[in-house]
Amino acid sequence: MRLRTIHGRSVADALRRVQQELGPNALVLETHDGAGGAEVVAADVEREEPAEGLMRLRAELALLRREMRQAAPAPAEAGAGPLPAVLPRLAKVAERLLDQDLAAELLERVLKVLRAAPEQEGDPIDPAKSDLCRTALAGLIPGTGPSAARKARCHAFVGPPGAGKSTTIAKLAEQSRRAGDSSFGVITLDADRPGSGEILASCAERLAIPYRAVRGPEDLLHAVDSLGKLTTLLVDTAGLGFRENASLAALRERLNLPHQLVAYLVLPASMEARALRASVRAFLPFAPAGLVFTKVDEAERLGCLVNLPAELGLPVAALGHGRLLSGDLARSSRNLIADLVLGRRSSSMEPAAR
Ligand SMILES: Nc1nc2c(ncn2[C@@H]2O[C@H](COP(=O)(O)OP(=O)(O)O)[C@@H](O)[C@H]2O)c(=O)[nH]1
Ligand SMILES: [Mg+2]
Repeated sequence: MRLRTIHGRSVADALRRVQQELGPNALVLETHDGAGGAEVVAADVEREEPAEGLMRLRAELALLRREMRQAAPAPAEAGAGPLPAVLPRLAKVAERLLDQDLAAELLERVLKVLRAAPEQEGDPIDPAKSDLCRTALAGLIPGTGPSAARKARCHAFVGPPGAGKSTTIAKLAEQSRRAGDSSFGVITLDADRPGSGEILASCAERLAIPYRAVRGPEDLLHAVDSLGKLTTLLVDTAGLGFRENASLAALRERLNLPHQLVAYLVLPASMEARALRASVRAFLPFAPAGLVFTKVDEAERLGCLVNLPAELGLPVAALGHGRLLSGDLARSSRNLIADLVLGRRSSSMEPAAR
C-alpha cells in the first residue's frame, strides 16, 4: 500500500485525479480544502502478493504456455521441441490446481508424482480424466483411519457463525432417521440467542428425535446423562468469531468432557482464505477430530478442501453442498474431494459432463 498526496482545484477535482492516478480501489484517508485549492491523501490498495512459491509456479506456467504456443510442433516432430516433453504435459493440471488455489507446496507434490506418469495418462494430462492425478491429489488428504472419535458418544460441531453447524446436524439427523437409526439425540448449547435453536427444534420434533436445549450455565453433562440410552449425541454450539477469545474459552470449558466428546470444526468452503485461516487458528484449541466443509456449492475455489486438511493433518468428515436437509450432505472421501477440485464432479456433486 502506498500513500499519496494529490492536489486539485477543489476536493471533487482532487478525488477525480485520485481515481485517475490510483485506480478505482483507492482508499481516501484525508481531505483538506483551503483557499489555495484542495489536497487529498489516498492509498492505493494493491492485491496482496501471492506466496513466493505460488508466484514462481505462476511464472513457470506462463512461460510454459508461451513456449507451447511457440513450439507447437507438428505431430511428426512431437518431443523434438525445445522443452522437455514432460513439462508441457503438466500445464493443464497445474493450471487447474492453481485456479482452485491449491497451496503451492501441495501443487508441487502433485506435479512431482505426475512427472513420472505413464504415456496412457495423456499429453497434456487432463486433470478431469487422469486417474493418477486424482490419486496424487487424494493422497495429500489425511484419511480417517481408526480413531477415538468413533468411540465418543458426543459429537460437537463448532465453528464461525453461519458456517452451517445447525444445518449439518439437521442433515445428519435426517440421514440417520432415513437409514432407520433411532439411537441418537440432539443437544443444543445455542439456545439463548432468539431463533437460534429453531432449525434443530423443528427437525427434532418432525423426526421425533430426543432433543435438549441447554441454556445459560446449565451443565452439558446433565443433558448427556438425561439421554442415557442413546449411543450418539449430536451437540450444536453457538457460532463464534475468531476474535471472541473469552467466548471461545468459555465454550471450550463447556465442551470439556474427556473421552465422551469429540469436536468437529465446521467451515464454509466459500469463506475467503484468510478468514478461513483465522477461524481455524481460533478453533484449533478445541482439538477437532475432523473438519466438516459446508457451502461447497457456493465456493468458487475448492483448494481449501485439500489445503487445510493437509496442513492440519485432519480428515474431512462430511461435505455440505446445499440447503436441502434431506439430501445435501455427502460423507466425505478423499477421492470425492479430489474429484471436486479437479472438476471431475461439479460442486452440486453431479459427475461433470465429459
Ligand atoms: N448453499 C448452502 N447453504 C448452506 C449450507 N449449509 C448451511 N447453509 C445455509 O447457511 C445458513 C447458516 O446455516 P446455519 O446452519 O444456521 O449456520 P450455523 O450458524 O453454523 O448454525 C443457512 O441459511 C443455511 O441454509 C450448504 O452446504 N450450502
Ligand atoms: Mg446454528
